[in-house]
Amino acid sequence: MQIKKADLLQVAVRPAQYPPAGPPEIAFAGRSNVGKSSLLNLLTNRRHLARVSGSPGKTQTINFYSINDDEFRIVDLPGYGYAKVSRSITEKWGEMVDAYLLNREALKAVCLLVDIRREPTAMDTELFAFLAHHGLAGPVIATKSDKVSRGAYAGQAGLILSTLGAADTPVIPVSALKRTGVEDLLEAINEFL
Ligand SMILES: Nc1nc2c(ncn2[C@@H]2O[C@H](COP(=O)(O)OP(=O)(O)OP(=O)(O)O)[C@@H](O)[C@H]2O)c(=O)[nH]1
Ligand SMILES: [Mg+2]
Repeated sequence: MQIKKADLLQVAVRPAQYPPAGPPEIAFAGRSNVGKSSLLNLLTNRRHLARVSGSPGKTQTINFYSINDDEFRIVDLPGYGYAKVSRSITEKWGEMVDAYLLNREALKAVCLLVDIRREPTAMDTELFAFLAHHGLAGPVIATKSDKVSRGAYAGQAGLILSTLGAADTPVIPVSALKRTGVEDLLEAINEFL
């Protein structure tokens, strides 16, 4: 599979704002700053399609991207778990994201992004269990793989899966900085479409 074209289709915070369901959708979820928007830019080969920021909490909406003139869609979800937000914002995040995850027929899989260097957080584990329960768990994407040596990939993948309580899930290392992992990820996404 190749991504030849990508366009921002819609920015939404509630279901009435979602684009009409059409082709299959694959979503990216993960804690704030893990690299969801950077990964979207890497996959689509567009430097500025999604906004990237060094400060967490950049993406606060559900952003729908149309790939190859709606062959499929990638949905960039807002990140969770950064320190400065109040409890009510965390609750709003849950409501906004749950509404999408639980009522979107076109949604085929959610890729959970985790930092390759870090043990997944309690929120990561909770989200993964939720996704698995609803049959939505896609591949786990280990971001910022440029931060560790290639020899460390397998060990980190094992740690990530054991913390998530996920056994038979592929872990795909990617680096938006070094531009690696794209082919493996597109192949994994293709299986869910
Ligand atoms: N070294 C390295 N840094 C990365 C990589 N991907 C993203 N980053 C950096 O991580 C920071 C956060 O990236 P974003 O793509 O904005 O993260 P996000 O998950 O979309 O964050 P929110 O929108 O807040 O949820 C930025 O400073 C990026 O430059 C990577 O592969 N390697
Ligand atoms: Mg983002």
